[in-house]
Amino acid sequence: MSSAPLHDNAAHTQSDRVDAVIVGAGFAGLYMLHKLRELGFTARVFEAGSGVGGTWFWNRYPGARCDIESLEYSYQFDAALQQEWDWSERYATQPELLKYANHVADRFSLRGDITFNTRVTGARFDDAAGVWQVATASGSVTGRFFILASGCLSSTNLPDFNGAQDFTGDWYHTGNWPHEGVDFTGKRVAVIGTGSSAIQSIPHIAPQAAQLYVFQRTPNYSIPAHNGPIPEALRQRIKATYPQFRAENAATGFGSRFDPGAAPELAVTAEMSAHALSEAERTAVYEARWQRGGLGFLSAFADLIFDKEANDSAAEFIRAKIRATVRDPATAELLSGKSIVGCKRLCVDSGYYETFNRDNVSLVDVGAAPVEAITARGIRAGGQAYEVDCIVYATGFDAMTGAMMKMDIRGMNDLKLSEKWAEGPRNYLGLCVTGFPNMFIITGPGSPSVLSNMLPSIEQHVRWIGQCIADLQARQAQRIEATRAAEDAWVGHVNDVANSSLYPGCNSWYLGANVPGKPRVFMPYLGFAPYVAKCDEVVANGYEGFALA
Ligand code: NA7
Repeated sequence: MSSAPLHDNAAHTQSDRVDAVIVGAGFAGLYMLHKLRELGFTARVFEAGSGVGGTWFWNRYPGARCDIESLEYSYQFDAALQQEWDWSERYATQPELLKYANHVADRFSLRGDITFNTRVTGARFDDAAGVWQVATASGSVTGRFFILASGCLSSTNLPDFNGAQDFTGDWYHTGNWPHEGVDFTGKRVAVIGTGSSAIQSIPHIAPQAAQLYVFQRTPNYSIPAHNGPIPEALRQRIKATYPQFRAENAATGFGSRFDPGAAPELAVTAEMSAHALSEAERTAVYEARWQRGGLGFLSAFADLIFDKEANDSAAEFIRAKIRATVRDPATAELLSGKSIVGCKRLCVDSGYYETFNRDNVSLVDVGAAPVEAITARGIRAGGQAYEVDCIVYATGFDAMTGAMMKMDIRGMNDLKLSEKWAEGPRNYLGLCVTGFPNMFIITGPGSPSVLSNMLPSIEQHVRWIGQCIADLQARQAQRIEATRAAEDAWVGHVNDVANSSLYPGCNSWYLGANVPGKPRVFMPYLGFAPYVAKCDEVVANGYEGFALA
């Protein structure tokens, strides 16, 4: 690339003055660093962990794996990387994903510009100098651009249970799991939560534990993964057609078809309303999707996430599966719930419901009677004491905004991001915040992010930000800032799209409803393909909705 760095210190990777400061060395931060270097800019990444990988660095609980298929959950920016990397299973395990992140860091020699074990504590925009002063525990760095690649699910949510500090046993959070692993052999274990992390880990913890109590506040729907090795023929077919495969995925609402190996017949109903078929025909479609497994279940019909009656038919199908799997009718009933399928993030499991047929596993309903207290020896709920040796908090994350709100980020006129977002996140395209010039968010609230395959969403944002910074340089512009009118219009649009769906109809982390006191605002943008088109249109129209100076 021909563009010269904004500062004359391109090769000085340890400099305290760079073109861009990036927070986080997960998949977003790694590619952002690579992209900026490719464009000729200098950058420094700060990473709180001791290694790369972000989510896949921290979430090391037993059974942790991606629930988007490996062939889709991978970078596409480099053709050789796509060809040389082989995923072993349909759904990659956390260790394999971490290996991939490390491979990418090595392959593109990224580590030299990453400072590990260093948390960014705050960042302040210096209006006079037009730069960001970024503070870390070990000093500060100046960058013209400040890029948040701090992750959507990186700030753990540890509920403030009465007496938690009195517990004398061991406790863990799934999102911050000990690197050396945990041996539950012969232990009495409590798992609090029944989201994806619990649903993945419970089948692994149960066979080790002497006794496992699962504390469920709200049931979650889960579809079997039917995981296994990737058939060689499928691997070869996708490798031979990667550009077309990626383009077809990008044209969908979630940036993913969720099932690269599915028979073409399954795609037919995806364009159809669930009401177009008789009950028997509909059930046959759900059965075929269930047998394929995975998140593609929700793509069975076009209206499942928009039409309550259509959704009810899918919910009833899953409930029937739970009743057929779980022998104790009361437990099956408790696991089934009444909620909208997909409203809370749909889960993908390997043997979750079956685990409740084990004699050493009990489901405790803390929806009806919440956890009263953690005691020295266990958990008290519904007037009953459960004595345990270990507690696993599978209680999720302060999603999408948590990591950013923890930093003291201040824009123009010392405006704090935490104050600006006190009533919920506001930004333009999920990328830029009015009052915070030259600051970009990768997969921020207001963008498809968690309602899409994260990898293509990350790459689309990185490409957009890279091009924007290069365009600014070409135009000799010093700063870019979203206008208030564009921000207001975008926030309204994100809400309108969300309200046209069933997503706002439950207490999900998409809404911030899992964290006490967090404003209830639907955060992700629904619709990957239209979103990408909008971002491209903004650029084509000369950065419409932005003020360039
Ligand atoms: P989730 O999906 O947010 O699940 C957290 C679970 O913890 C969920 O069942 C919560 O119940 C439960 N929870 C949270 N606070 C409490 C309290 N105070 N009492 C009882 N139960 C509680 O997080 P995960 O880590 O499983 O998954 C996050 C995402 O990672 C997932 O969606 C995938 O995208 C990958 P609730 O439903 O709020 O009633």
